[in-house]
Amino acid sequence: MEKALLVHLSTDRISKFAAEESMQELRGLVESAGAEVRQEIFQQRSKISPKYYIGEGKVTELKKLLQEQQADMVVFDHILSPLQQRSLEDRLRSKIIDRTQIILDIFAQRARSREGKLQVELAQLHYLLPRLTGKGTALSRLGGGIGTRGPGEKKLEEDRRRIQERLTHIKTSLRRIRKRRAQQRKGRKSSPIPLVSLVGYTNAGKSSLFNQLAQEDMLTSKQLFATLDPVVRRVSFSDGTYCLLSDTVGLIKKLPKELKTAFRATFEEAGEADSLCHVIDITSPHCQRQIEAVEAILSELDARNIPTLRVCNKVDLLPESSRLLQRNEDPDRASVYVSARTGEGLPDLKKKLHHMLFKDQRIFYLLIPKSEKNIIQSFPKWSIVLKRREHNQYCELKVMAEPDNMVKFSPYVHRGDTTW
Ligand SMILES: Nc1nc2c(ncn2[C@@H]2O[C@H](COP(=O)(O)OP(=O)(O)OP(=O)(O)O)[C@@H](O)[C@H]2O)c(=O)[nH]1
Ligand SMILES: [Mg+2]
Repeated sequence: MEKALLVHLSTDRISKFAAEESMQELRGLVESAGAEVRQEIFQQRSKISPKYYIGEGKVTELKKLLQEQQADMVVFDHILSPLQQRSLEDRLRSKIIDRTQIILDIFAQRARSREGKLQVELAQLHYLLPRLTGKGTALSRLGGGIGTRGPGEKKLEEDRRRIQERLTHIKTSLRRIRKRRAQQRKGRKSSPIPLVSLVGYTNAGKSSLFNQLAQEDMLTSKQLFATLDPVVRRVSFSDGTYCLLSDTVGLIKKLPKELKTAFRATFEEAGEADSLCHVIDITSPHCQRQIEAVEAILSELDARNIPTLRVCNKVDLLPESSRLLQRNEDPDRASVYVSARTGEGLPDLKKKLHHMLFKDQRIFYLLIPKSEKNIIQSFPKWSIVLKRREHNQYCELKVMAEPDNMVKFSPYVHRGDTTW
């Protein structure tokens, strides 16, 4: 396992808490990427150094620490410029990684679908391109410098051209995939089955909740970004209605710009959803800021107007007294408190979700002559058919639909056998 030192630089004095919070998240990211964290190094400095990001003295200290801790790399909790990265590599003779690279790395490990993989590769190439400059031996990070020009520069040109070609190719493929997906989505949109997306900060428990609700075995783990590609399953309610539920990638603050498009793509489902469940880890000390971060990203994705239910998860970890408090303090009732682990609160969650999805819909009973085949067949397109019963001359349907949609079928509506 690779061993890493982590570095965070704060440029203002008040943000000690923020620095620690950010470092804690970086540790999670580094561990998720599969490395072991040996030491965390903080520095307070009024300005970022254009050459090393951190101060010269700290660089010397790092050099010693790398040896002492037998670490293989230094991970910066920031975005390094290509120059800073190169100078640090030259001085420390070690692998230097920044926050963007770590996240890209995790994404590369997790992406499953073709689209996901292409998106990540696209982001990686965009990240790599400016960092090739002047590297001489191009793709190899260490080395380069004086004496490697000439053929090296030529190689660099070739590499750059290859990358550009690859970028063009990926963009074309992605356009094709997206077009197909847009069509699928259009098909789903014209369907009466509502789509609900689970969104939230990474590690909030979305996949665990998804498993509980959809009775599916999915990857849940302590690792961050365990879910990258959206997955959709059906969730049934006790009255026979159902919805589609999608699990999405976890969000994170300070998202690298290279990854914004990748996120947007995996998140598109959420933007198209009829409702969202914003899953929150209420046991996290940074809960409030995570909520804000998610809401900020949702508005960036134009998803703020979608009806959203706040799902406060992991209540099993709270002491009983504070649980009661949480509930009483919440008058707007747009929140539910649940535990994906114990199942506590899930019936309440389903009840609220059902209300949100179907509050404008009613149940109708219809008797349609069997000769009206077209009408019978058209029902699933705009209503959820809960039950269907065949009689000699008639077909009897029990459907959930918006009253407006039923007007044209009023001749077939009957009071119905409510025990059915
Ligand atoms: N105690 C407790 N732990 C939970 C609960 N729900 C999830 N967890 C744990 O929290 C961690 C993250 O859960 P996931 O379901 O993978 O979280 P996620 O939101 O899908 O994370 P990403 O896919 O990375 O965005 C796992 O270790 C879960 O076992 C809960 O209700 N109670
Ligand atoms: Mg997940």
